[in-house]
Amino acid sequence: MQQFGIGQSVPRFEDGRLLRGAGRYVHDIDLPGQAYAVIVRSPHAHARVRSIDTSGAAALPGVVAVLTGADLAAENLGSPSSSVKRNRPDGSPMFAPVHPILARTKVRYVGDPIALVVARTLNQARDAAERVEIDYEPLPAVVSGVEAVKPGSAAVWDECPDNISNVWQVGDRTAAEEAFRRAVHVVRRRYVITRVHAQYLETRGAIGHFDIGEDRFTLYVDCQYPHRVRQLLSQVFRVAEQKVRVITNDVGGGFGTKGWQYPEHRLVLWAARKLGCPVKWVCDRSEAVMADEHGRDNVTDAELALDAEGKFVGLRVQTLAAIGAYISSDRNLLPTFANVGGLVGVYTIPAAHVQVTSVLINTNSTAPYRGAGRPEATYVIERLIDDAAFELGLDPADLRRRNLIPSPALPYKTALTFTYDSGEFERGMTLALEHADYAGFATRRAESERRGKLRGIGIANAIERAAGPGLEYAEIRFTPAGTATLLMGTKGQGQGHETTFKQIAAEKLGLEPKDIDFVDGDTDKVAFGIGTYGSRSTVIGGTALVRAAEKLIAKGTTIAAHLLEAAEADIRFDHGRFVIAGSDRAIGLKDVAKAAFTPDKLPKGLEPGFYESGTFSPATDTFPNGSHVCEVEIDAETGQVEIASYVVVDDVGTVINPLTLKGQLHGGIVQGIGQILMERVAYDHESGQLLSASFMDYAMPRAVDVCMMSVVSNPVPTMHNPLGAKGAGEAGTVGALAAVMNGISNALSSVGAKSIDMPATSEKVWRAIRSAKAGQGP
Ligand code: MCN
Repeated sequence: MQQFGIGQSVPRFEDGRLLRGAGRYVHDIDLPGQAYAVIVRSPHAHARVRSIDTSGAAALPGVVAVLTGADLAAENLGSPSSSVKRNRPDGSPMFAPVHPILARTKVRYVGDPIALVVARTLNQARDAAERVEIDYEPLPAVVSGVEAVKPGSAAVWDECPDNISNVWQVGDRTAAEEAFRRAVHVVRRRYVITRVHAQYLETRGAIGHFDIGEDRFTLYVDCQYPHRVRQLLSQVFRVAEQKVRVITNDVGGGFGTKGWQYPEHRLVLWAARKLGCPVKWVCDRSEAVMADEHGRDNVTDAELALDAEGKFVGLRVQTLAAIGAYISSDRNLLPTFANVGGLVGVYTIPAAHVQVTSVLINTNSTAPYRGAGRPEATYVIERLIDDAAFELGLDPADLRRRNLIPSPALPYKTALTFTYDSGEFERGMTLALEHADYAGFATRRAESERRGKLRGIGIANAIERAAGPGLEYAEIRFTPAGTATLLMGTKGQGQGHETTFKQIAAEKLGLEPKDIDFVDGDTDKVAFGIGTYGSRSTVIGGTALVRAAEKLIAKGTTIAAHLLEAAEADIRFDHGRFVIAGSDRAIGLKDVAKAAFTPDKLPKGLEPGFYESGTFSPATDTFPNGSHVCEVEIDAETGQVEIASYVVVDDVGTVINPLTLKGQLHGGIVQGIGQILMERVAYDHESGQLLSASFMDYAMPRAVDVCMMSVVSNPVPTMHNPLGAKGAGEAGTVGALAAVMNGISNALSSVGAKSIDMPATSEKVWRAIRSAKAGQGP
């Protein structure tokens, strides 16, 4: 194993640059002659726009233009839309209203863009934005999915009075009904999964530039899929794809919701072309919760059927997914259906049926957010198992063990869409329980109780689909000096891609990292790409890279045989050297690369040059899985929850870099802890006002809110890609929501208190304990 190869804990190459402040984010880029854009957003959740008066704003010093939906309508731009096919309950096609970029007649959420102000300086643009006069007629609003489907609720769209965009089902309803008829026990619960915001360190931004000479757009943007942004923009502006360049440099977090389509991307390009100068928009921190897509927001009614031995025989789930006011792309619906397979978890549940109703409400749209339905699915099944164990008086670990899919049963086709190819679910849970000292919990609980504290332990066995079918691209480009550049179609947002991909290249080609450069995120430099989401980059991008490396080795073998005057069949590639088998005669890859650019040194007919690309499109998903155990201690006097310990035993197949993998799991788990303990996008139910638009109101976890985490690997490589790797970027969050809440519920149950819904704020926890003390327990 080499120093920088696969499996090594290589510190991230990008960190030196980033920690010295030498990263390049959208905020850092300024183009000559650039103007600044500020977006006027709706202060109402729902209102009719009676009139917009831009004259006062336009007259202010430095103002270049004040543009509205009426100006936009004159341009005949194309519009993105969702390709997902769904129906409403009556069988008619789904109602999927597209975001208009700038609203003209009605606004439908707090933050809905309504005008674009462009000025010479940012402050001039801000001042002018305040002078745009809009006469609104406020309308009744609805900001909860449960409320929105009640008869008589306010309608987000007159054309869709029941607010139901679409209904989707999966599984076998009849088989599930039969299982429930035969069941000895049925456990029913409602689980609420709150709406959250990604709160990236780098708020979004975009700079539009239009080159009149080249008749070409350039967009600088922080996004996850530059090539798809280019594709969409070419459709919107009705130009050939090569007439748009998208440049994404460093990205300070994306977490799914920086995806690929936002109105601001179109607005800055449109304004740049119209006004003849580059236009920069940078989202204010206090604008971000209004401007960005949100995550989650489900209310789920779930039922688990068990036989007399505690074996699961059936699962039924009904979810109301509150998706916001608009559906402008597949992204907005994806979390409602793509990952419901996770609802049957790692268990032998023979019959299952799921129905998801997507409900329109007066909020931003939802989109994939770290897990995109996976943490929600795991939350439901793992909470339900704990509630079942409580109701039946069983140990939660024991109930799980009775129902885990045994390793010899793999590949295992579940009752809900997924077929798991590999994994050791029982061993994973056993290891996690050992590392968490599950057996010693009773002693620790007694010790906490002596100090007047409540203690709880929660288990969650997580499984998810990651790196699903879809293409990715990689290129390895050598210089005539024998050094190389990797050009990747994926786009890192903080995952450590430079390090991961250099490790894969170093492993396959035997190169030193100092001889490898790394490029991603520029559609002019990288020929093709799909992007980074769904924990796919390592598996799919990494395999594309392996394929490019294999092509170079094949060409290098021909060149080496010629240079060494040996038969090609006798050449072996070994750690960066082409060796004549059974001899000590060899030539290094660098020298072969140099020779590749010197026609005299090449066999007759061989094309000079040393650059190859590779693509990979897996036939099926990978199924990373893990067992999480979280222990909490609760101060009964204040309701404050402390995360006492956290253990995860994870299977992401072949681990490329144990260090960055740990970072991914830590970050993912903290996002889960944050959602359970404190995070929430809150709205006022009467007015539809956004109540948590700043860090004064939107609580985020800090170092003191988490604990040291123990990450243990139990890798079971998959056979579905040559690396044997499974996705890892979302794994931490997928299990964390359920593990933390199970720990809290377990602690609350020790004093007879009822379970609560997230976020488990100290007030809610304290009230639950107080009610129990007053004799109103579960
Ligand atoms: N890794 C590994 N071995 C594996 C798989 C992964 O060592 N078998 C490590 C590698 O270092 C790799 C990293 O984990 O670079 C993430 O790999 P992968 O699972 O391929 O995920 P992606 O690179 O495709 O990243 C996407 C994923 C998603 S979907 C979200 S959401 C998320 C996440 O990554 N957003 C993030 N992690 C994030 N981390 C940061 N810092 N910022 C975000 O926005």
